[in-house]
Amino acid sequence: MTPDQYLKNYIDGKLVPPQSGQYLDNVNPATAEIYSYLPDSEAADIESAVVAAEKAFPGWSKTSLQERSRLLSRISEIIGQNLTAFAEAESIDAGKPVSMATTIDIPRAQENFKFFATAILHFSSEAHHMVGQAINFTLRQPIGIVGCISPWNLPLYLFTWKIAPALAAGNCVVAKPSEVTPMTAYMLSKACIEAGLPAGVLNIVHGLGPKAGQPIIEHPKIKAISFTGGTETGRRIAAVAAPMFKKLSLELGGKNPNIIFADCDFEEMMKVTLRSSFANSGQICLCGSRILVERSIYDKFKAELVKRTESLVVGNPAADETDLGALVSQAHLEKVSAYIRLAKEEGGTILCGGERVPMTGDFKNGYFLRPTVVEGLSYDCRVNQEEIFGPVVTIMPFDTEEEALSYANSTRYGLSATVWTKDITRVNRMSEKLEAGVIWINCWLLRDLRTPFGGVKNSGVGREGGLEALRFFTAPKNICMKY
Ligand code: TXE
Repeated sequence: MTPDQYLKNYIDGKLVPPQSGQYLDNVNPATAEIYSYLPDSEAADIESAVVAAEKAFPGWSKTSLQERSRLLSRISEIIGQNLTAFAEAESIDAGKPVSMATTIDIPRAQENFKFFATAILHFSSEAHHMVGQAINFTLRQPIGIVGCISPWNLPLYLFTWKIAPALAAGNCVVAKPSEVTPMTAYMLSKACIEAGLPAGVLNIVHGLGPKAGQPIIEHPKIKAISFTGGTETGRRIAAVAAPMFKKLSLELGGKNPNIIFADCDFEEMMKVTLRSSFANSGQICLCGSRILVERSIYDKFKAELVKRTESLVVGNPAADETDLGALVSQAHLEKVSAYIRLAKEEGGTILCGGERVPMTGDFKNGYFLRPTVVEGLSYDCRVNQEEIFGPVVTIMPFDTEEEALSYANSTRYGLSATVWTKDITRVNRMSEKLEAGVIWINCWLLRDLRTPFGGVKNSGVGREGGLEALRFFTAPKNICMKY
């Protein structure tokens, strides 16, 4: 399962070059050097993928659940057997620590296939009896050809989170990974070939959003779109797909509050808050980037957060001791750095971080940024309202539960929220009133794959996870039989 220098599309069961013969540079963010090339695909490549998917659909949709389950399990096994190769490739492509890719990204990609390989065996439909008159039963049929588009922050993890349920439910898939991190999706193509997945069932096309992603959205034969990425991209996708009456699942940005009450388990909260602030350099849509702290423990919290943040090791993604690797791209480094400048303009104080890390040798041009803590900003300034998606958190004191809630709910986003408290009645009050699709109490990123996942407000529409995903990727058909 080796990474290659020239990546290929996976269409109709084969690895093929882009029809135009054009390639894009793939940069290693830790060294800022081009290390491989990915297909610069366009509408013609998407068309070939759709033709292949259309040809494969009659067979795949009628394949027994047991056989679909066996094939998905086999893909999961192959990912597991190649864990190290996948993890190293993910680290080079995304700049993230190998330790993170080895313990989180790749095991989760493996788990996604395993989970939906078994979930489909337990997915059932309802019957509704009209006493003395009729019986209704509901078929849950695959939709047909579906499009899956994923981002760069958790490349294989999020790509497979969409593909696995789509395939399990009997659909054929045209998928596009992010052009910023294409390598593990390419390696997944090889895993699918090794597993014996029938040709055309899954097609992976590489390339830019507007050039290779947009034709997926626009294609009349692609009936559903599952997308994770930026809110503005989601808006553009909805504008095209909604008038075509496509089914849409959009997982978009977040600006999540981490609300800390004085009665919490301080040590546990500190340990987890460090992770929820800076895991994957803050490039996770679930990171808690706005930290709201009850005033009585604010000074103690601030001192402790700054001390622990300064002790984080930023550097070589391959080294065991590294906590934060490089940001994913130069463009993203510039975006995050611009928000740090804005924080100062808006009256904030940088308590630690705020600059690039001076590196030497191979890494001297890499996109390394020190984890940054900012205080003194108002809850409604741009830095506290817009998604930064980097290793930057703001801290703010609050006096009452109502005040914390109003700050927490003040953004246009509503993905997740974390609350730290031992007071169970407060937990219930807060959980009911927080405007978010995912709430963590005294924990963060603790995920059961059966639970619904997604946001409210501008964080998206639809839910992924467990049966929600299988429902999204199937169309219910009610059959009413009179006695
Ligand atoms: O994402 P894009 P970008 C946020 C984060 C980040 C910002 C922009 O704040 O700074 O979004 O990141 C494909 N039709 N998140 O620009 O563009 C694209 O090729 C079809 C949050 O990198 O949304 C890629 O495969 N597809 C986030 C995918 O969409 C299109 C994760 C995501 O890219 C397309 C990433 C089009 N017109 C960024 N344009 C999260 N919620 O986890 C782009 N794409």
